[in-house]
Formats: sequence, structure tokens, C-alpha cells
Amino acid sequence: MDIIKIAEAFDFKGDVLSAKEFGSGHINSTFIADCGENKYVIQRINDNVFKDVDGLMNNVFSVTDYLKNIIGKSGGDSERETLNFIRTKDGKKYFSTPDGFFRAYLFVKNSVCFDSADTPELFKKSGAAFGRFQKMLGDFPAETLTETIPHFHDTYYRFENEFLPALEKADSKIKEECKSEIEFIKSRSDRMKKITSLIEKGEIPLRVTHNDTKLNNVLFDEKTGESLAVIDLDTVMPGSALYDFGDSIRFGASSAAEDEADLTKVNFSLEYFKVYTEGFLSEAGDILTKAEKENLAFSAILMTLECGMRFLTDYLNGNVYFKVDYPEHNLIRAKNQLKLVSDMEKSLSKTKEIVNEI
Ligand code: ADP
Ligand code: GN1
Ligand code: MG
Repeated sequence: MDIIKIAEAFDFKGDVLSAKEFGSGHINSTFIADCGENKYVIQRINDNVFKDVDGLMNNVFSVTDYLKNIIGKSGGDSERETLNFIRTKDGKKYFSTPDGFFRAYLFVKNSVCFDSADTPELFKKSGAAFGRFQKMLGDFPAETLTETIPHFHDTYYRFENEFLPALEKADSKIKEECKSEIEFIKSRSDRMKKITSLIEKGEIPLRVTHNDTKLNNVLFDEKTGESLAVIDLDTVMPGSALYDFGDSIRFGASSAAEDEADLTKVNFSLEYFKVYTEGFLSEAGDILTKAEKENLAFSAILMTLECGMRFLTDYLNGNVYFKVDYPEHNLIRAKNQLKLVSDMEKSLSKTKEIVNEI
């Protein structure tokens, strides 16, 4: 795959001088193309994960157009505060090649992403960024969006249709190896329908949500340290604000990385839970309903359990979904997430109290 050739298919300003791989996500492959004055991000869309590339690209173009309009009206800089996708020279939203599907957008200069929050202030800012993102998309017509990954945060669906079938097919040696994790997940299947059934009953609203709210999906200004933009928009689709809140806590309120193998280092931080909640509610507090607020603390447990179950499912399936650096990577990630679930369960009365106080 010649990434320079791919870069040259896009309507960039200036000649492509170089292009190199970049980023640490588990799904897409990211490259930076240098065109002198301007730099661009190029991504190969993982079409094993995103089956409907056309629908996906229509989503991200329409969401970012919508955001650019809001940012512009409020006097912001729409070239830095959201993604600016660039079409191909022949006007297409992405470039199809035998090596896969590629899309491109402006690289935001002097920006930085963080894989962990060294300070509570940083994590609080990410909460405000995701809360603001939620608020800005409050009136976006949800029915125009394609569901890029159906049942993405339907935890019980994933349990029944992905985890149990993977278990069924796995050989007995692997099942023995993961026995305690399998039991841990199975014994919690009763609570997996909680958020989806609140949506079905109309007790909490379906909104346009991000659905992959890891800290490293917020771009910060390198000079001011302030948040700039929410990125990685492939999973923006109808969902619950609880998914966004819970997934951020899962990733950012842990004392260790998602794949830390030494579980004594993996602890849930109440301090980080508190500051994130403050940040998130400072922006989205006015639009969230009472029922949503009452379930914020629980959502962190559910999103962490779901992610642990997804990692374990992928391990049982032979690592076909998430990128891995070594064969047990997904098992380590699963154990790590389930340790966090235990911690969060023990802290549930405290996290509820924190939400109430805020
Ligand atoms: P992934 O699916 O790999 O998580 P992301 O869209 O989150 O892909 O991008 C990966 C990384 O690339 C980000 O964490 C960030 O460091 C960098 N990045 C992405 N978009 C931009 C941008 N517009 N400007 C600067 N850096 C970016
Ligand atoms: C994946 O692409 P990335 O790394 O931001 C995954 C998320 C998981 C996350 C776990 C489309 O996100 O759902 O929570 O890994 N994205 C998709 O780190 O499955
Ligand atoms: Mg990302």
C-alpha cells in the first residue's frame, strides 16, 4: 500500500511531501500526510468493523457540517474545533482502493491527545468537551444518521449474540483459562438490559451520542491546554448520554492503562469520577433529565462491564476485532476492565452521592 499515492487522491493544498503512520486506536489505521504549509490526517477505515462505509462517511460529513455551523455562529474556529473532512479530487467523500477505504481531514496544528489524564483538571476538561459535544448535537436530526454499528452499546444483545456464541465455539482449554472472567460476566447478565429498557420504555431519551468517549478522542490545544475538539466520530449515532458518560469514566477514571496486566495497579478513582462529572454536567447538566442523572453512576459500571466482555469475546474468537500487540492482549484488557467493574460496584453508593451533590 503506497500511502503517498493514496494521499495524492485527495484535494489537499500543496504537494504531498511525506506520509507516515500515527496514533494508537484499536480499530482504524491513521497516517499523517505532510504538504508543507498544511498537514492532513488520512485514515484507512476498518471495513471489517464498519460494514457500511458509505453510511459512515455520510454520517461524519453531515455531523461535522452541522457542528461547523454552530461553532461558526458562536464565534469559534471551525477549522480547529471539529474535524474538517476533505473530499477526493473527483469530489468523493472517501477513496476506494483494493487496499481498502480511505478518508482524510485537516490535521489540527499545535494540538495534542492524551492516553491518560495526568491531572484531574485535564480529565475535567475532557468531561466538559464531551458534555458540550452532547449539547451541540441536541437538535441534530437523529433519524438521518445511519447506525454504523448496530446494537453498539446494547450490552445484553452483545452478551446473548456475541459473547455466548463465542463461548460455545471456544475450545475447552481457553474456557478453563478464562473461567473466572466468564463466571464474572455471566453472573451480571441480569443488569445488562437496564439502559436499553429505560430507552424502550421512554424513561430516558434517545439522543445523538458519540459512543466512544475515550480521553484520547479529545483534541487539546498544545499551547493553552484547553480542549479543542471531539474527534473519532465514526460511532456518532443515536444512543444514550449514559453511554458517553460511562465510557469516559471507564477509560479515564482508572489509575492504569486499559491493558495494564498488574491488576494491583488498576484502581477506580473517585476523585477522577467526581471531576469528570463536574465537567460533563457543567455543559450537559441543563439538557439531561432526572432519570439520566440518576443512572450516571450505574452507566460507568455497565460500560466497563460491556467493554471487558467485548475484549474477552474477541479473545475467545481468536482476536479478530481489536488490534492486539500479543496473543493474550485482549485477555489482559478483559481482566483489567473486570477488575475496574468490581471496584466501581463497591463504590456505587459513593458515586451516586457524588452525582447528587453536583
Ligand atoms: P483511532 O480510531 O485510531 O482511535 P482517531 O480518529 O482517534 O483514530 O485518531 C488517532 C489519533 O490521531 C488521535 O488520538 C490523535 O492523536 C490524532 N489525530 C486525529 N485527528 C487529528 C486531527 N484532526 N489533528 C491532529 N491530530 C489528530
Ligand atoms: C475501540 O477506535 P478506538 O480505539 O477509539 C472501540 C471502542 C472501545 C475501545 C476500547 C468502533 O475504540 O468501542 O471502547 O476500542 N471502537 C469500536 O479501547 O469498536
Ligand atoms: Mg480514537
